[in-house]
Amino acid sequence: MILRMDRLQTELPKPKNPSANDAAAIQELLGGKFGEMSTLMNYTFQSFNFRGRSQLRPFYDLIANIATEEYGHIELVSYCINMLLTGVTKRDPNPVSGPLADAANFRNSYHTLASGQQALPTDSMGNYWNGSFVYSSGNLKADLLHNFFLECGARANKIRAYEMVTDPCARAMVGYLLVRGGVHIVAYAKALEKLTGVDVGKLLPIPDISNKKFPEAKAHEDAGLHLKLYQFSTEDYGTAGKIWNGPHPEDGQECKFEPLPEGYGAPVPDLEPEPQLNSPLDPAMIADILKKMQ
Ligand code: MN3
Repeated sequence: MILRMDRLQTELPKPKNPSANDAAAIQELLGGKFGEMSTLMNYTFQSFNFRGRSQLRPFYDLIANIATEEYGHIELVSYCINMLLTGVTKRDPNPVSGPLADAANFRNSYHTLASGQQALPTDSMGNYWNGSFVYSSGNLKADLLHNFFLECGARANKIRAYEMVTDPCARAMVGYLLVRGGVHIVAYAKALEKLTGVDVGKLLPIPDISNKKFPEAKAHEDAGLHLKLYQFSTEDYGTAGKIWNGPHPEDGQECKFEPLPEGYGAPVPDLEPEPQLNSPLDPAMIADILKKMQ
């Protein structure tokens, strides 16, 4: 079971320039083939389906902890999209003034026509995420190899999204996820090495650019965030440290498996209603409901 906290894994600054087209580009990191929905669902199914876990417990615990962290990643990318979309149309309950006129030029019209200016389970082209992106073969070596490749593909998309979108909200999100995704790449490399003896870490980084080139990622790595794999449970999934240990392949520092730190994460942004979309409701209706519930 998953226990939920009303926190974001890292703080997202308010966007300097809200932009529907930036939000559309960032959708790739949520519902694209290599997006966070894919990492979440791949590791979730692989952990549910893991056979022989009493013999291979550290591998099961590793995949299960990473799956849980990915839930927080889909949350983080979704909030970034929601924040980039806050302010892209006029906040006006009067339809006659055409408060959504600018939306006709947005490259993803679902952000207004099909939602209240919010994240959707789609890629950057508006294609819906689908379950065929999930690989859960039942063979541990094949699954780990797939996960390693999936994280490298995800990293390539993050780097390109960083290069496309310069807003500090998006860059804070991408910088953080480059570091955490980097942990997951190394974790799967270490798992493959434990399983086969092959030093997969020698392939890194893929693509061939260090996280330290991205100032928002470098700040987290300077604080040692790339060395920590977290136990997303107070009691369970505690043997992943049998895999997540030893030197980090890029800088040689010691990798540590740790419980979630005190005060983990940051407050969740509380976004204002968008009356031009009746999101969440007509303003007069909201006032009436609040009056009745008092
Ligand atoms: Mn992730």
